[in-house]
Amino acid sequence: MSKIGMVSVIIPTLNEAGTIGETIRTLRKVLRYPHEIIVVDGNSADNTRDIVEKENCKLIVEPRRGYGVALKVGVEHAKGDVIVMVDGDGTYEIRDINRLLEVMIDENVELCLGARMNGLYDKSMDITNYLGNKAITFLFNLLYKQRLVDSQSGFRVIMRSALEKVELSEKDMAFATEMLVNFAKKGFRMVEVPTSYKPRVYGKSKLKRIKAGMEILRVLIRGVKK
Ligand SMILES: Nc1nc2c(ncn2[C@@H]2O[C@H](COP(=O)(O)OP(=O)(O)OP(=O)(O)O)[C@@H](O)[C@H]2O)c(=O)[nH]1
Ligand SMILES: [Mg+2]
Repeated sequence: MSKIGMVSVIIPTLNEAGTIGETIRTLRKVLRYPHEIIVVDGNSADNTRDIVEKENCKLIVEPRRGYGVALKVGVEHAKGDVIVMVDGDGTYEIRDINRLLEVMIDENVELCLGARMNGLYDKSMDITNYLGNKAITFLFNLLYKQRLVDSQSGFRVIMRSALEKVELSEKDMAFATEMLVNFAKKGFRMVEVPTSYKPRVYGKSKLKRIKAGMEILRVLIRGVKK
């Protein structure tokens, strides 16, 4: 018996016309649970929005900048009891979505992440991002007594009831870490499922490494103090 009523998949996009169509089609093809797909677009300058409309997806245009802003707005519009967050840039293995959902339900946890950094470095992720992620994940595990391998994964499934119990205020990439910090502090459990990562094939990364790194550090330290 499935304990999932409906899954709301939220995809933030900023100029992802080369990959968003395929992302939506793959989701529709593989996802084995009742679902809605919500794309939150940051006023893309390419034809991302046209593609989303052609695919008959729910589209929210959110001109305020930031990955965190987009996801928060998406959650506000979501009807599902389970929330999925995944990027629209074609870098995550969407086919693993059922496994993430099943593990979260079977293990009775609040959050399941797709972990991309299993085993040795394989060049699919930029080396600076890889090392930065390793350092952040090490610090997160140390400070919040967890055992994650990929804290910066943007592919995650979350129980909506848990998400509603934490305050999330980070506007950009640190949003992902803020969620983990607040979940850990509430005693919510998080697990990972290995998934593969593909390099970006279209457009540019919106990650500003130094800015994001500083914000993530601030979030990690703030969580210990508060
Ligand atoms: N709506 C909206 N979406 C955003 C914004 N910034 C990033 N995104 C989307 O959020 C997702 C993650 O951003 P990416 O640029 O892929 O960041 P990243 O995954 O760290 O970088 P890559 O390794 O290059 O993929 C992508 O689907 C982006 O299009 C924003 O300001 N607004
Ligand atoms: Mg990406």
